[in-house]
Amino acid sequence: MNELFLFVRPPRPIWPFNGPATSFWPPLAFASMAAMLRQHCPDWRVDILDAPPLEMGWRSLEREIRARHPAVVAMGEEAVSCAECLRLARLAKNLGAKVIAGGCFFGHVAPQVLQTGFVDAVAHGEGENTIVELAHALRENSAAALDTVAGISFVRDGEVVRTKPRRLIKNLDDLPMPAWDLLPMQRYGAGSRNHPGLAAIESSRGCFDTCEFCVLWRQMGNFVSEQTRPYIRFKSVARLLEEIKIQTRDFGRRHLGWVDPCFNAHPQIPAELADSLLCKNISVGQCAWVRADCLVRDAKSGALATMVRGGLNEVYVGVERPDGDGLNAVHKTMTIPVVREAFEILAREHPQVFTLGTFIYGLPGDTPETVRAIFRLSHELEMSHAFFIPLTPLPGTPFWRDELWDDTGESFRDFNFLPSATRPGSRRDLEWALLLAAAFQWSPARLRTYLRGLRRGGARKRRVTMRLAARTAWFAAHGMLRGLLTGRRAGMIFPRWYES
Ligand code: B12
Repeated sequence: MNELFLFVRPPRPIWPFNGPATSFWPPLAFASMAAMLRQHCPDWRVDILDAPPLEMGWRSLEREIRARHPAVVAMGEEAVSCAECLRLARLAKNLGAKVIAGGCFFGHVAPQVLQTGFVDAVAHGEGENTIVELAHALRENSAAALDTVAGISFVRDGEVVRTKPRRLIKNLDDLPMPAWDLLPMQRYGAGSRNHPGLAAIESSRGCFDTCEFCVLWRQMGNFVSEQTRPYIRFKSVARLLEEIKIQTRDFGRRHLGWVDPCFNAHPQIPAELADSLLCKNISVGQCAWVRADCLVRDAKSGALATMVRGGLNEVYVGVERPDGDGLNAVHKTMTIPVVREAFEILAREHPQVFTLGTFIYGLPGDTPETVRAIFRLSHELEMSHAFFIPLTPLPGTPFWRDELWDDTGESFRDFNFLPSATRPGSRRDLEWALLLAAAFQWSPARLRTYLRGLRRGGARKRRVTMRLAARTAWFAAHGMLRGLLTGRRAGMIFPRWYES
C-alpha cells in the first residue's frame, strides 16, 4: 500500500462573529494541492483530515493520526491558529511523520518555524507545484533533493536554507479540479440559515494593489528583481462554470464563498459568469470581497446588476480610514467619495445585498478621536454592518518584528483581528474609545442605519444584519469589556469539542 500524504486542519477556536455552522469553510488550499498530488504523484495515497467541521477534538485527532500512520503531514494556517498547528506538528513528528507547512502565515516565519524542530520544510507562496516536487524530494529524504525544490525553506547542517523563488502558475485553468471528494462537504454550512451548503471557490489569485497591512497580494505576488510585486491571475468563465456545476450538482452546494482577495477586479468575468449561471438555471447565493472603485465601474457597465441577479447577495468592502493621510499611510488607493458612491449604489439599486465595511485602526499617530471619526464614518456610509480591525503585525507585512515570534504559538492568538487589549502594540486608549463609541455614540446616521437594516432588503438580509448586530453586542459586552477590565485575552471561542 502506498504511503499516506495527509493534509490536516486541526481543531481550533471559532471567530466570535461567525456561527458554528459557517466558521469553517472547505479548505480550498488543501483540496487544490491534494488534486495536484493525485494527478502527478500516483505513488502517494492522498487524504485530507479537516477536524473542525467534523467536530473532532484533539484526543480523537490523535487517535485518527495514529491509526492512519501518515508518512507526511501537511498543514497551513492563519496566524491565529499557530498554536494549534505547532501542537499538530509536535504530535505528527512524535508519531514518525514528516511535517510540512505553508500558507500565508508559515511562509513568512519559516526560519522560526523550522527552528522548533517539528517541521521539515516550509513552502513559500503558491503551493500546487511546490508540493508535487516536495513529495518527490521527501521520498528521497536528502537535503540535496530538497535543495532542488523551488519555493521552500528547510534546515541543512543546522542552517536554514531558502531555495530559489517558485514561479507562479501562469494559467489557473491548468489546475486540476479541487479534490472536493476528500472533504466532508456535507458538513460545511450544515444547519446554517444564511449560508446553507457553503462552498469555497476562487476565481482569481493575487491582487493589483499593495495595501501595506495585507498579506494576500504578497502571498500570490510575482517575485521579480528581488521584490514581490502585486500580480493578479484569473480563471476563465468556462472553468468556473464547470467548478460550480460540480459543486452544486455533485456536492449539493448552495452558497459560494468567493475566497478571492478582490472578486470584482476583472471588469467582465464575474458578470459573464453570472450570466452563464442564469442561462443554466443554476441558483446559488454568493458572498465576496470586492473593491469599491471596481464596484462603481461595474454599476456603470451593468455588470453589477448581472452579478446580483446571478446570486451575489453579500459583499465586503475594505474602507479602512476616513482620512486621506490614513489611507496613504496604508497605501490604499481608494478615496472616500468613491467608497461612499459604492455603498450608495448598493443601498439604492440593490437593497437586498448585505454590505459590510471593514475599517483599520491603530496606525502610528492614531488617537481616540481618530477611532471616533472611523466609527462615525461607518454609519455615514450606507452599509449594513461594520467591522473595526486593529492593525495587526502579520508576518510578511512591514509591521511584523522577529521578536514577536513565540515558540508556543500562544501569543499569535491575539492575531485574531479583534479589538483586544492583549495584542502586541495594542493601545488601551483606542480600544476604550471604540467601546465607548459603540455604547454612547448614537448619531442620527447610526439610528438610520439600524432602521434601514430592519426595513429594507428582505428577510435574508435582515437575518444576517440582526445576527451580526447581536454577536457584536455580545462581543462588546462580554469579550471586549471584560478583556479591557481584566487585561486578559478575550474573543475567540473554544468549542466544547476542542479537546474531545
Ligand atoms: C475563507 C477564509 C476564512 C473563513 C474560513 C476560515 C477557516 N478556518 O475555515 C472565515 C470567514 C471563517 C475566516 C475567518 C478568519 N480568518 Co480567514 N480567510 C479566508 C480566506 C478568504 C480564504 C482562504 C482560502 O481558501 N484561500 C485560497 C487558497 C487557494 O489560497 P491559500 O490559502 O493562500 O493557499 C495557497 C498558498 O498559500 C499555499 N498554501 C497554503 N497552505 C499551504 C500548506 C502547505 C503544506 C503548502 C505546501 C502550501 C500551502 O498553497 C495554496 C495553493 O496555492 C483568506 C484570504 C485568502 N484569499 O486567502 C482569509 C485569511 C486566511 N483569514 C484571515 C484571518 C485573519 C481570519 C480570522 C482570524 C479573522 C477574520 N475573520 O478575518 C478568522 C479566523 C477563523 C478561524 N477560527 O480559523 C487572514 C489570515 C492572515 C494571517 N496571516 O494570519 C486571511 C489571509 C485574510 C486576510 N485578511 O489577510 N477566514
